[in-house]
Order: sequence, then structure tokens, then C-alpha cells
Amino acid sequence: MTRLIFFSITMLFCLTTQADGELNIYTWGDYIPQNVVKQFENETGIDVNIAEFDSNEMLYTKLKSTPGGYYDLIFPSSYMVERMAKENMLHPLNHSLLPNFQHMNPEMIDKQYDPGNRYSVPYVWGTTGIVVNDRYHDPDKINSWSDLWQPRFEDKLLLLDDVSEVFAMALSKLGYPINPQNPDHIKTAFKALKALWPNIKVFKGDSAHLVYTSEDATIGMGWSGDIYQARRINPHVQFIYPKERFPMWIDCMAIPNNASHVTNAHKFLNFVMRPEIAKRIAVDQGYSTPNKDAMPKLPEKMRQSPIINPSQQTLKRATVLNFLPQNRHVMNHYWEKLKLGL
Ligand code: N2P
Repeated sequence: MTRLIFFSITMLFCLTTQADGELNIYTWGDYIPQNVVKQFENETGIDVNIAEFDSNEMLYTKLKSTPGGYYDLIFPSSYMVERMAKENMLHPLNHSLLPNFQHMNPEMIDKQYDPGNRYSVPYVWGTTGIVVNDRYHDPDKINSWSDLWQPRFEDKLLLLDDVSEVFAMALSKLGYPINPQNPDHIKTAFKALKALWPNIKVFKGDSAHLVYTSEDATIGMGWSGDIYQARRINPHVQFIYPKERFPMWIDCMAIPNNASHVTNAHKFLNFVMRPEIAKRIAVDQGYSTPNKDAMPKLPEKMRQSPIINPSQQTLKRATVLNFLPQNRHVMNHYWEKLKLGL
């Protein structure tokens, strides 16, 4: 009997130790290079499990429906950090466990979506622009979101499978603010998007770059880093900043308020903010890094790329997407209709 009790206690101890050595991450597809995960596991002995989502909305819904707290670290975009923080879904960060936060670019921290970075740390940032395959269309003749409405692009377009991005694009084409205050603007944007319907071939989010590299879509919209990646495979895929305003976003890392492995999550955050690791992430993903000490480590080609490093002039037209509690439901309503072709 004593032996049995001893055995049970030992088993329990082993299970607890094993559980403590875990980190459950929920992130965008292929967002963390495997060698980065491996190095973290080797250095810390923590086992990393990764599950993937392909939109902020999917992340939000999944988190709301798993109150038991399966995930320890999530990767919401800036506006979703704002929403989750407002809804008490995030665990406040313990900055004393994050000494590497000092490497962050001062321009990429303390933003309106998360003042003082109470809940989130930036991972990568990027922009949303026009994508054109120069084998099919002359990129010099395309410089405006309105160009996507041209009848010659019938059944050729890829739109991001992302409500905020698509509405931002249409609102910007109409000359309205990308973060609309007025529900009438959203309705007008919806009408414009309905008129775009004959040109839309596919809605794709996270895997949009694959559709562009395979040339299943030859024009549309895309995220800067994904298109930088696509160009490694198919250099005919071009990224164009529209002459109107365009979205800029910061993808972040945050800890859900019901996470089971909060200390491990902090360890990972601090690890990722090492300049050498941040550099490897940026190189792998083709996104811009918010880590100022990783910047000089990037290959010259990346630092010179206007996709990764847009000029100050171009950046003046970039707008960070906000969470819009008052109009979000209006946008979601029209988004559902649009996706159903109604
Ligand atoms: C992941 C791209 C995420 C960018 N491949 C959108 N925030």
C-alpha cells in the first residue's frame, strides 16, 4: 500500500513537472521558424506545442470558446490586442521578466492599442498593399485601390479573407477614413465591394501568397511579408503601395488571462526579443522587425527592400487599424453578406 502511494505521488510529480515544461502557442500559419522553436526547447527544456489560426476573428472566437485556458501565448494583431484587453481576455505582462524589451524600436511600442505594452509585445509588423503579377498586368499602370475595380480584372482578384482589411481597402478607395466612425461609410463601402464581386476570384488570408505564386490569382491585395516570401518563389509577383491610404498593422504576442504556463510564456517572449532571434524571424517571414537591434543584422537586400522598409514618404499614407467597438457589428454584418454574395 505504502509502495502504491509512493508510486502514485511519484507519477503525479512527473506529470506535474512535465506539464510545467510546456508552452502552448496559438499563432498564424508557419509564423515561427522551426529552428527558433527548437533552440528555445533546447535551451529551456520546455516543450512547445503550436496550433494555427488564419484570422484574428478565428483567434478571438477560439479563445472565447475555450474558457479552460488551453493556450499560453497568442499572436493577435494590434487591433485585436485592443479588443481582447478591453474584454479582460489578456494577462498583464510582468516586464521584470522581459529585460530584452529594451531592444524594441521606440516607434513600435507604447501605441494607442496597448499603452505601455501592458499586455503585448510586438512580433513583426507590415502593411497591406496591391499585388500584381507582371506577367499578366503592367504594374506601372496600377497604383490605386480603384484599379482593382477595372472590368478587365474579371475573375482575377484575390481579396484577403479578413473583414478589417477588405473594408479598409474599400473605405480608402472611397476617400473615407480607414477606421470609420460613420456607419454610412461602411454601408457605402459594402456597396462598392458588391460592385467588385465579378472581379473577385477568391478570398484567402494566411495562405494568400501560395495563390499568388501558383498564379491562380494574378492581382489583388496582400500582406507585405507574405508577398516578400512569395517573390522568393515567383519574382513576377509585385507589391505596390496604393496612392491612397493603406493599412499598417503590428502583429503581437500576448498571454491569455487563463493561461496555465505564464512563466514559460514570459520566457518565450524574452527569447524572441533577443536581436539575433528577432532577426531570424524577420528573415524567415519577410516581415519588418520591431526590434531596433535586429535591424542592423538584417541582410542588406532586406534593409533596402521597399516592401520591408517603406520610405517615410510612403509610411505617411499608412494607418494602423483600430478596434471599432461602435461600428464593428455593422462591418461584420456586411462582411457576412459579402462573403455569401448577397
Ligand atoms: C501571416 C500573416 C499575418 C499578417 N502569414 C496579418 N496580420
